[in-house]
Amino acid sequence: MKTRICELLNIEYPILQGGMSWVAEHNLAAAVSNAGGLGIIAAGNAPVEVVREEIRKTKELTDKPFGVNIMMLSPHAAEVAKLVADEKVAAVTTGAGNPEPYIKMWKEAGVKVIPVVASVALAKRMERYGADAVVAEGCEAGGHIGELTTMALVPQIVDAVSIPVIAAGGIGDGRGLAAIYMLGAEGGQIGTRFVVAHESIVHENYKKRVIDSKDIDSAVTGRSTGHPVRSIRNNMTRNYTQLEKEGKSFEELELLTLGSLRKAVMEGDIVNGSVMAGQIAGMINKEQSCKEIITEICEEADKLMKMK
Ligand code: TUI
Repeated sequence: MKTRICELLNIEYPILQGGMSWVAEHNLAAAVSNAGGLGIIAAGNAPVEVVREEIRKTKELTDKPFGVNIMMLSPHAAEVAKLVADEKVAAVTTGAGNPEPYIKMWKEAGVKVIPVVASVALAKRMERYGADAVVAEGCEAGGHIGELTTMALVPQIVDAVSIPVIAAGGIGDGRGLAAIYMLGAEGGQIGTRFVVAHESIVHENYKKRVIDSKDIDSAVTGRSTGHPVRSIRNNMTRNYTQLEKEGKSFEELELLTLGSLRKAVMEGDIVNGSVMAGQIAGMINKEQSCKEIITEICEEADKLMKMK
């Protein structure tokens, strides 16, 4: 199915790969772009030199368009924002904050601007400031999340803006993609299913944990600090929840999570690390190539949408 997202980004399938910190590096981003979706490098908390190198390596692996995701809470967000403009990356997505100060610079550089939002108010604001599209992310997603579900959020944002809306959170197969088209979205952003792709460099323990997980295995920590994060329940989430109940400060809680995502993704510590994943993990049961994932999802959605 061709939508305005395919046209905007010059891609074959309206599928974006989520900007997952540590996970979404050049191998995954290039594989998704080569498969006809939009691969995305996650800048996460990385310094600008690391992101520059990731962009260079991605360009070596693909001549297709790809994007960079900037996590607005990163201390390096401003420098990475400028790098994205200098490198004239095809598209930028942002998360966990408001990218308003950078939108003009990106537009002038010809970078397509696609903020991830979790509310109608921010979606409208982003459109007013010149965003080309928005990703409406529901709280079924892994990692840092908002309050609303995809089912409730997407149609409300579709009604509030004229720019194309990409849905995220809870999309794991063709049924999910067909469902978000019904809500008025013109594309889907997929994270968790790409975590277990062959081309994903995530530690085998992490991939196995996602594949083995069932529907109710994820939990949300950090609601008390205003930074809710969904990950698979383990020692880390239990300790965190206990400390939250004891009313520990944001700083103390941050000490616990600092580096915990890296510990899980790179070292495979799925007991004390942060195993971020969406609720859809319960449905993901095998490792496949990015090409297989994208074609399977799109063919299934197409078939469903042709049904009378
Ligand atoms: O950004 C994400 N997901 C992420 S970022 C991340 S790294 C991290 N690690 C530990 C703690 C915190 C972050 C892991 N996962 N998704 C996009 C997203 N953005 N979801 C929700 C939002 C969001 C929420 C509020 C975007 C804007 C917003 O509004 C803020 C404002 O200023 O209005």
